[in-house]
Amino acid sequence: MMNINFTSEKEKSIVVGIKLPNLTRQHVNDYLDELVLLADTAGSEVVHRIVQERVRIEASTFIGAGKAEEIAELVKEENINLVIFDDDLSRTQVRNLEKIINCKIVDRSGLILDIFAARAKSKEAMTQVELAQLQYTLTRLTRMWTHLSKQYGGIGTKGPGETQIETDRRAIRKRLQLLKEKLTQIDKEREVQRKGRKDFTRIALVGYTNAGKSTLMNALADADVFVEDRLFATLDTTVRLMQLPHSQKVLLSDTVGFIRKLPPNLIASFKSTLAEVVEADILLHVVDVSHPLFEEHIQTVISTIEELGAETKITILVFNKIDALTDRTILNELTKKFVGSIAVSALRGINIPALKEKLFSYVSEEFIERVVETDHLNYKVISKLHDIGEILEKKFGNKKVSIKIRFNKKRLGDFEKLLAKIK
Ligand SMILES: Nc1nc2c(ncn2[C@@H]2O[C@H](COP(=O)(O)OP(=O)(O)OP(=O)(O)O)[C@@H](O)[C@H]2O)c(=O)[nH]1
Ligand SMILES: [Mg+2]
Repeated sequence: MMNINFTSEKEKSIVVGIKLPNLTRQHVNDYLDELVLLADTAGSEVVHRIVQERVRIEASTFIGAGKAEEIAELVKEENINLVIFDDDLSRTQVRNLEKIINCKIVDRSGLILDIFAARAKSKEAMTQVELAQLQYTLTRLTRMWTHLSKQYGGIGTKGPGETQIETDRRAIRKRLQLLKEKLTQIDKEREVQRKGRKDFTRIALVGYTNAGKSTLMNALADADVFVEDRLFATLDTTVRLMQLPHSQKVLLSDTVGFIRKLPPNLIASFKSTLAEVVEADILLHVVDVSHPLFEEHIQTVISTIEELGAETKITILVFNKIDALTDRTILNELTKKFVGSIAVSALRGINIPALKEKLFSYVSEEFIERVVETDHLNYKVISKLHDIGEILEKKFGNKKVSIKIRFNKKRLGDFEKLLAKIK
């Protein structure tokens, strides 16, 4: 295993985008902004941005051969270590580009995988990332990579994949099998943990990376989750109890963010981390409304939720970072356009109580109130009632006590069983 150089000594890089007829220049620029952020997160300093306008991509080299030559010149003159493409490249394209440019070439997926590898801390995340990296390696780069990783090192050659690069594809397949078995085991452990949470209403934070999910988790649940102005600060899932107004506790979870063109095998291998989203009762979709591409981010997140099969869940759209807006009048239009949405600032605590009230109104639909009458010496029943829900009221009569209880719909079965015993 190799450690990532989240370096003091930065690798110098060039980012490359292509402007096809269906995209505006502004759009491509915004995409490149994001790629620059990704590069920065991976520890590379972007010294040039190149956009080529084309009618279609060049099958063999992605960009035109002339452009590739131009980049080769820059790389040579300025000692650049890395060229990053905003689009996914085929194995052949990488090979051809490396021949011309004579420098390490990484595509968007490769860069994202690299960041995930560097950020993974838990056994679960590390196993999931390694699985995704090896699948990526298998489909894209084979022997080529071996010699390149020795030649260049650094970004695109890092992470748990390193020891496998020297071995052949068969060994990779064997390793993949092992990782899958490991994940199945982790999955089982997680399932036991999640079962213990089944009596609670579960709310999951979802959203584009850097939207402010962890900040909102901290604001809602008095948590101290790691927050950073970089992409993919969170990889592991955190779950906390949250107190809603009118005394109901629910579970809130924070997890990995999504991004445009998140490599599909990464989503697939993060299944166990993302289970919290799939099993939640309510999703809080956090949006950085101060970002120029926020509407596109919303679409990306919605498609990712669909990919996970969680599209039918109750989803509340939360427009975050309203403090960073220069013009807040757009919020009126937005809350009209996206019915049921709410605008907040997680960082400044603006509108957080209103969000809690809103959550309560959804959550309370998950709850039922009943009145039970029992002998007031029947401690067993009374203690069981305390376990099922929250006792709102006790009225003592002659020998009998009448108890008003509120409980989660999920406990209705338990409640009815108890009732049958009393009668
Ligand atoms: N101005 C402003 N900044 C915010 C707000 N909420 C979060 N941020 C900042 O946005 C950056 C990202 O916040 P995080 O909470 O780490 O975002 P995240 O969605 O958890 O990001 P990942 O875990 O990386 O996907 C941090 O620098 C936060 O301080 C807000 O309401 N206003
Ligand atoms: Mg986070």
